[in-house]
Amino acid sequence: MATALKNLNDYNKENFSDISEKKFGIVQAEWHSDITDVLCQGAIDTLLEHGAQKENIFRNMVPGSFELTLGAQLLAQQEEIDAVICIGVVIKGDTKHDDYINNAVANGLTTVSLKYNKPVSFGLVTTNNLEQALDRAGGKHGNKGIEAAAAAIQMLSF
Ligand code: RBF
Repeated sequence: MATALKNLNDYNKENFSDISEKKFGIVQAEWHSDITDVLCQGAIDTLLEHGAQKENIFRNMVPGSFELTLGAQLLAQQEEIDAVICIGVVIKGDTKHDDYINNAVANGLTTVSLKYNKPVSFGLVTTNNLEQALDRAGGKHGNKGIEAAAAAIQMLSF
């Protein structure tokens, strides 16, 4: 499985630049908040571990993953914010809602990132069931919040 082979929890930290003065906006979806809390904590811990200052990390909640895009835009448009990290969990149900939400978020975050020329990382866990989501929030497939933060740091070092 792709994520089993590419677990960015083992990311290469060598090329990360200094982020001690960087400001990070986090947007976290409230749906499946028990899981998004774990993902978000992973992201925050990673930023702190790499030298970000606690007061430079701004965590914001949105109702669901669909709202991640607007949340990201409201942060990215602020000049002082250097990177945005988006965290959500969308679990497949009986209908195609997950396709619509996931595609909208992927496209939306890409647009925001390109519009503001800032890293906007995609910490959206999209799974077939709850177990797969838990596996990616501190379980056997690591913590995708860590990976989202690492991606943001790596892009700041680009
Ligand atoms: N938001 C999530 O973050 N994860 C979900 O798994 C999720 N499932 C949804 C299922 C349905 C049928 C609907 C209508 C919404 C769902 N949402 C989910 C909420 C969505 O992201 C958004 O917050 C709401 O649609 C309001 O715009």
